[in-house]
Amino acid sequence: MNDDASTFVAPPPHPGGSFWLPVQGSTKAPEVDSLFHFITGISLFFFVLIVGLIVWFLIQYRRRPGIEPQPSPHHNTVLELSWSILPSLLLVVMFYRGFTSYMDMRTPPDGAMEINVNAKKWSWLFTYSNGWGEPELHVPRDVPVTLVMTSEDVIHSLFIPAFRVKMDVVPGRYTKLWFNATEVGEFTLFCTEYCGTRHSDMLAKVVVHDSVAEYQQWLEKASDPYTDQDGQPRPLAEVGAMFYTKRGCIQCHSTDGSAKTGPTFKGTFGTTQKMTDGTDVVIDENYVRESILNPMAKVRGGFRPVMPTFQGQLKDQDIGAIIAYMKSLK
Ligand code: HEC
Ligand SMILES: [Cu+2]
Repeated sequence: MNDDASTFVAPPPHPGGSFWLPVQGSTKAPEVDSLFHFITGISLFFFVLIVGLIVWFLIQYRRRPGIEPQPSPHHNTVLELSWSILPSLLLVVMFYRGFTSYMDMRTPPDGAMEINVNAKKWSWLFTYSNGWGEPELHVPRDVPVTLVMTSEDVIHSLFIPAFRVKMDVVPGRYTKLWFNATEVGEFTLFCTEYCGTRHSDMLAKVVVHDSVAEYQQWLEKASDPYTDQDGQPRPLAEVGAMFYTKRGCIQCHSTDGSAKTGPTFKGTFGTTQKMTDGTDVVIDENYVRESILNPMAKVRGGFRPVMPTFQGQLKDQDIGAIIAYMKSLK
């Protein structure tokens, strides 16, 4: 609940990675890496072999004064067959390993834990089984998890390097991705489909808990914004501040008076502002509520109508908390 959280702070790289690759944080990671090294190794071998031969032949058979050109070599069946068949066999092995591994990654196991993912410009929302949604992905270790993903605007793509999984997130349809995390800790999740100005800020933290019990405990605490860790009620403005960060308002609205994509929340409540259609509107409870549920209804002068609606994602009680928070930002 601090205002400094306006930019995403990436967790430090998880220990255990190699010079080339991040830590192997899921059951699939070793398989992906081994296939990657297999293909890279073969490519490197042939690159060195072929380029080496080219360079050597260039020098060995260069034209020199006084030396007659040699006649062209003739057909060599053994050589031609081996350089056709051997690489083909290698390609078959690459295809077989790649295809089986790919199919496995595309087929979520039965009974996996499901988490819904909503992507929008430029934030992630992870919604858990009890309806709680927030921009961090929390999962237990050693449990297969399926992400059921969709986008609210353009195509995004969800990528967790440590788990070696990546999948497009497409508007108007659901795509799935599954993994089984093996390393406890914090990891970074990226959007890997260019989706507009702030694409590079579209990051999220992945937290892997040690056990299902620990994960459940986290979920229970996290999903009750109105009480604190000790079960005591929280001040309403504080709850509003939490929605402000957790629901991504922070992406576009500052609390320090500076305009971002949207107007600042600081000192706005109770003032009268010009809308794009020229009318003057008082920023009161009703206006704020309407702005959250139906942002296109009245658009602040000097701003573009790019705010997404939060209809169905914030309850009236939650909007009340946000209003209390805005009032507290004098
Ligand atoms: C993608 C950027 C974006 C996000 C995310 C966003 N907003 Fe907005 N918001 C805007 C823009 C741009 C405007 C001004 C245009 C308009 O009125 O629609 C605006 C206007 C508003 C207004 C009217 C403020 C005024 O001074 O006129 C309120 C209130 C508001 N947003 C609340 C929220 C809340 C609460 C959240 C989070 C739950 C949120 N916004 C998330 C971009 C965003
Ligand atoms: Cu994106």
